[in-house]
Amino acid sequence: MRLTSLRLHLIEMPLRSPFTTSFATTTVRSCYLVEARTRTTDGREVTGWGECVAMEAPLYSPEHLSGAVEVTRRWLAPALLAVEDLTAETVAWHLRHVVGHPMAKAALEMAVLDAQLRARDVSFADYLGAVRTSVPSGVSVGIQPSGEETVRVVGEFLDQGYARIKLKIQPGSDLGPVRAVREAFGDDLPFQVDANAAYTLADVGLLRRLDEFDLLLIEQPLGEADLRQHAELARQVRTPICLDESIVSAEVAADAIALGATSVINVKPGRVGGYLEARRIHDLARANGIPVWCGGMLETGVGRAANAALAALPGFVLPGDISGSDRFYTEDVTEPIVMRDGAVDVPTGPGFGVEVLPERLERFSTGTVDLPA
Ligand code: SMG
Ligand code: MG
Repeated sequence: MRLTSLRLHLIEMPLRSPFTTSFATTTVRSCYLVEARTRTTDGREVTGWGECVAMEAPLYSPEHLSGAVEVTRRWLAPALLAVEDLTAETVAWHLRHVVGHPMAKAALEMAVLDAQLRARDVSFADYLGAVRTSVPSGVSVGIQPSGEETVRVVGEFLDQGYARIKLKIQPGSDLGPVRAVREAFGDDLPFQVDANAAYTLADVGLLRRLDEFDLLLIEQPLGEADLRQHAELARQVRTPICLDESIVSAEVAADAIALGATSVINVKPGRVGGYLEARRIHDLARANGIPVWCGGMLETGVGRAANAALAALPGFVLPGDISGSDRFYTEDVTEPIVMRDGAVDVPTGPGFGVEVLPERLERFSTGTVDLPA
């Protein structure tokens, strides 16, 4: 196919309630959707949609929203628009000369992939080789002001039926809220924590005290670049270490596994440059006996639908951060993704299987960027 034009739709979606991690409090999700117009080799015009998960500020990873728009406008889009015979499988190859910017690249690959699959009338799940028709739905709970408030918020999500709780932690808000949740909901609750790199190896004493709570895992306790230190930490604690921020490619995943730095992997397509690299990490982890689960980046319905299909691959053996749209948003840009009985259905329609609603897009829009200009 040929990529004929791109439109980046910048949007701001208000969160139903603030979401606090060790690095920031988010009240509005600012991101952009990519609308890719393509022409198939047999002359049909097909549109595909992607989503860029970069956050507004470079606090989770080095990328940020305006940088992603800029690198797309100046370098990534021109490179793809110049390719005569483009496929989703070659997008990353055509962009390999640009260093970094995996989230900006992933958004483009997504949009081309959605168009390609729609042109062939194939669902993303079938394309990947999904083995499930629904996936267990976990929820990520932000840092709360107190243990009591944490218990109240977790209780609400459990009442809704979520299959697993992940609690954000940071120094000063770790052992207390974790203990409160365990005491309130018992030892059988599937429960894990995410530090978003807020600790150092000097905190090993404290991190070891988490062992008594039998957590499924602790996600990214140390810094993004600290593979060796995570391996050292893993030798000193019983709770399984799961890397998120550190796993930026299949190569790094291979190193982290070999070093013993991670015994579970959070797979996030944006963080690793796209869904095709995400699948490679799934395959690599599975071949090494490492369980994976699908992370979340407060996606709109577009990314949420795609994540549900990815999580239907056989190596995704733990519930992911794939909640219903209403976990964060009163209204989504697509028909809502629904969590029912602790699970989310894997979309079956062509491409990612969801439609962007023009009226919603307009409501949340803060601008568009047309490429070529
Ligand atoms: O989409 O449910 C979601 C959010 C899941 O906690 C989540 N994501 O480190 O795993 C993580 C964070 C990154 C985004 S925090 C604003
Ligand atoms: Mg994380």
